[in-house]
This record gives sequence, structure tokens and C-alpha cells, in this order.
Amino acid sequence: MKILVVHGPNLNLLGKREPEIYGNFTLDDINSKMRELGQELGVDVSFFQSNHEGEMVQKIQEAMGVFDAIVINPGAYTHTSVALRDAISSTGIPTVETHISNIYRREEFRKHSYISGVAVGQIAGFGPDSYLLALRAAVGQAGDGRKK
Ligand code: CA2
Repeated sequence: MKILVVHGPNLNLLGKREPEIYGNFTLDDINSKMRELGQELGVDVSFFQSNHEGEMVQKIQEAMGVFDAIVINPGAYTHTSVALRDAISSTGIPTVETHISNIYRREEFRKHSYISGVAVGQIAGFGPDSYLLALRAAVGQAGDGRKK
């Protein structure tokens, strides 16, 4: 089983800026923990980060026929991107939306997600553990059409 993890804009800055909001862990720390959990669960986990909406759309389109499920933290595009929503919806790949922070406890503009309506579910607010919970959820949601 193959799982794609997509990290959106500015998440490459984790651990380097604003630790009071997003913590001290880096994106590499998160990816390492996910890789370890993937080994435990017996699934292949691949990672992609981009600061560009179009590149994220492209990667999601290319996931068709390759990946069984997607874990995505769309970053700020969560609150703006119809293009990402359409990409997820058109691939039909089960997608779990995740956020480090609890977006419902923050500014009003973060309370709306364009992604949640096409995701199988959303996990938010557990810091880096959100990603690990999302990976478990994605493995559970991945269909029978497993890519070996
Ligand atoms: O809580 C999350 O995971 C977010 O997706 C993070 C996004 C934010 O726009 C969403 O509303 C919620 C922001 C990611 C930016 O990450 C940074 C990391 C370090 C320093 C600055 C930004």
C-alpha cells in the first residue's frame, strides 16, 4: 500500500520560525516519524512539499493509479483553494486533511476549509501527532485497489 503525504506552503519553515505557534519540530522530524510509523504499519510513505498551488494540484493528479490514499496539510491553501479541492475530488483517492493547529480555535478566516468537503475526514490540533493520526486514518481508508 502506498500513501502520499502532501505538505503545503510555508510548512518547510517548521522549527525555524514562529515556534510559539507551530512548535520546535521540523518538517524532516515529522516525515521521519511518519516513515517509522509507515514501516510499523507495513505501508510505503512518500513525501512532497510545495509553496506553489499548481505544483500541489499536479502532484495530486499524478497520484492517480500510484497511491492508495493521500494525507494532506494544505497550509493556507486550506482556506482559499478551489483548485486543490477539485484536484482531490477528481482523483477519487481517499484523502485525509490534517493540521498541526486546531484551526477552529484560531482566526475566523481559518475556520473554513475548502478541502474538508472532499476529504474523508480531518484531524487538527494535535501538533505533529496530527500527521501520525492522519496516516493511521489514511491506511484505514485506503481501498482494496492496493498499489504494491
Ligand atoms: O495548523 C496547520 O497545520 C495549518 O495548516 C498551518 C498553516 C495555516 O495557514 C493553516 O491555517 C493551519 C500555516 C503553515 C505555516 O507554517 C509555518 C511554520 C513556521 C513558521 C511560519 C509558518
